[in-house]
Amino acid sequence: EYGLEKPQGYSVSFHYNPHVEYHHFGSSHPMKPWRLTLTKELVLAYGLEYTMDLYEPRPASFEELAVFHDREYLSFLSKVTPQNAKPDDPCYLAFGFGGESNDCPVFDGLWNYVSLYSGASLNAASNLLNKQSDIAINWSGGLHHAKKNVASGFCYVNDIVLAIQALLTQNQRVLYIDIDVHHGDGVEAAFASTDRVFTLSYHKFGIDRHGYPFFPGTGNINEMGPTDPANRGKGHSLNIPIDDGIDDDQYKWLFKTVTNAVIEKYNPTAIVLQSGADSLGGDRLGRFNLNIKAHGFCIEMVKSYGRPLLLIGGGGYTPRNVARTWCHETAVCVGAELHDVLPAHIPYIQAFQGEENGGGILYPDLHNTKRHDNLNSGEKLHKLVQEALENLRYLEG
Ligand code: ZL4
Ligand code: CA
Ligand code: ZN
Repeated sequence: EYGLEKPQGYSVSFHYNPHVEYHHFGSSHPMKPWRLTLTKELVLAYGLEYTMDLYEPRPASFEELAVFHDREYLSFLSKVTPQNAKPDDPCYLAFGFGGESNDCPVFDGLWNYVSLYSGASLNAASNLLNKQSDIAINWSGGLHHAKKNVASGFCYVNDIVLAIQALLTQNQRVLYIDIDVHHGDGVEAAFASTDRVFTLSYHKFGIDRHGYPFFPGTGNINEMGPTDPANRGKGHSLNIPIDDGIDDDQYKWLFKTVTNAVIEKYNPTAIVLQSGADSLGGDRLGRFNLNIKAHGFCIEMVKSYGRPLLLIGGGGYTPRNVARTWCHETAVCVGAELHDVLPAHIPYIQAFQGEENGGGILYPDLHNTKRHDNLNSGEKLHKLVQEALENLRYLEG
């Protein structure tokens, strides 16, 4: 009764089915489920498994996925293989496969992959619902672009929407926060017509010098959900468009100011946080210049509100830094501080060693990998915050 429990400690659960990591999108595809192996190895090397409840969730069933997705779409997903795929089938294109893009390839075990990451998010949500955990973590989820009948941007099934739907059975208001460098368009669209979910996404927004918008091209500051005043969802989305090269202090200030205001005004009874690691400096697809601790600051801040929290993964295309970040954020959840020098006995330690891989430490300076000039002036960011706060007026009365 005395001494053993941490005072004010949070009960944290970790939901992970290791079979998810063996799936391949294709050799040059940026999405590498193998980053989850690296993440798990770091978490274990630091002994964080002793500070959490570990779960190995079963795959989600067809029926569980059908709570959000169309049955025809799921039935296609469950049957398509690289061998039987017909790239010129209109059905194939309509469901978001093929075309020029190849963002969403058909690979071996696709159905198994989507059921595994979705099963983990549902398992995490049910732990929050039955109060087994204060914070439930699923690093394999966070696939925020998937629509009810279309695959998009490496996402086939929207585990976030499914988890929020589960949380809505016992929560009046769920806040969704998304720090992936891409706009959380699929989650925003799914809950556009309800005031019981508020979606808040921070992301790169803009058009590059060749005239192409940064994917998915939506999420400007003036996009606040439906415009019809009769629609209950009106004003229940907030988008924070950011330019290339944002640094730690700017991002922390922006995140803190806007997120605080949203939480105070909306007063959610549960929070879902998508922690896409492609907002880090040096990410293969990202444009920001964040360090691991600045990214982790967002988790710390949200955690400090003490509301039931579902923490999920998302993007992240430089695997060694994805693993570092999610390991750090797991530690933030359990309230542990980690030694900067990586434990010596980590499998795949080579992935973290050498100058170019971060020198065998947990917190390398990712500004060193800076590839994007900072186009965010203080003036622009102040104006952005002002507009964001004005957008919250719909939450009054
Ligand atoms: C690739 O090398 O911006 C896919 C995608 C496959 C392998 C070889 C195929 C070559 C970069 C990306 C053709 C590639 C054509 N392979 C890619 C408009 C685009 C059309 C497709 O983090 N081309 C589309 C999606 C984004 C576009 C980002 C982020 C997910 C998340 C949550 C999704 N799509 C232009 C790109 C490659 C590839 C190399 C790629 N795709 C980079 N950015 C995109 O938010 C998980
Ligand atoms: Ca985002
Ligand atoms: Zn992303």
